[in-house]
Amino acid sequence: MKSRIILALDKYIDSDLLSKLGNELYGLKIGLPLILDLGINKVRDTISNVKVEEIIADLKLADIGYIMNSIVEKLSFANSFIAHSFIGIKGSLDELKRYLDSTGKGLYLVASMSHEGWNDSFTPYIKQVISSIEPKGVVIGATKPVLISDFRREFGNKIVIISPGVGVQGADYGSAICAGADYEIIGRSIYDSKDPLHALIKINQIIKDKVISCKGGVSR
Ligand code: BMP
Repeated sequence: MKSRIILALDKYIDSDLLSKLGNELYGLKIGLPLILDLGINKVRDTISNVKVEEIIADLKLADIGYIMNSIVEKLSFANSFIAHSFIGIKGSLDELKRYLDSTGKGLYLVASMSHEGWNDSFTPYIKQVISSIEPKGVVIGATKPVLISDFRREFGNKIVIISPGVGVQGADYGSAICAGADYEIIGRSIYDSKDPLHALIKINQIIKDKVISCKGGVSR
């Protein structure tokens, strides 16, 4: 596996540099700030030569099914999409999941956010939604390693766990993967660094070393 990092692209990076970064990444997560800055067509152009395994559009969808489907339909550059899970199933996530399945695209549901104010008393309900919708994966903050391990135990290898919150938000690089996540989502520590490629290579190495020490290099 070349990398366990998904770059959170919330800010413009020129396409040459982005292509170089792509060689050291698993995936890209395209954020709403970038889509609003550039517009959909320029986002598509900017990422068109980047060779990554997955491009995730992160609009944290939370609406009725009809509206979410008309949003994802416009974002054809993405292989998968992130939606909130607290919005419920009937008339909302069921329709989104059906539409994404029909187009061969993936759905990630937010299970627990990385910031301090997220209320984890929603977790039992969120788990019910995840069991019923069977998304490709879930988003759980790296600031919640115990919850990452709990979801991994409960859902096994049926879900991909992607985890933001390492670096600027305070969790250690590799800590989410050691707790059971598949990939770490990293933004500012890479794109705000003076030398993003150097920063990315360094963080990749830190994660590899950490995974060897916590799991002997085995992923889950
Ligand atoms: P950074 O590494 O710069 O903190 O970026 C984290 C990225 O992960 C941002 O794109 C943010 O929207 C996203 N994110 C997060 O920080 N916490 C969550 O709980 C869910 C997220 O998607």
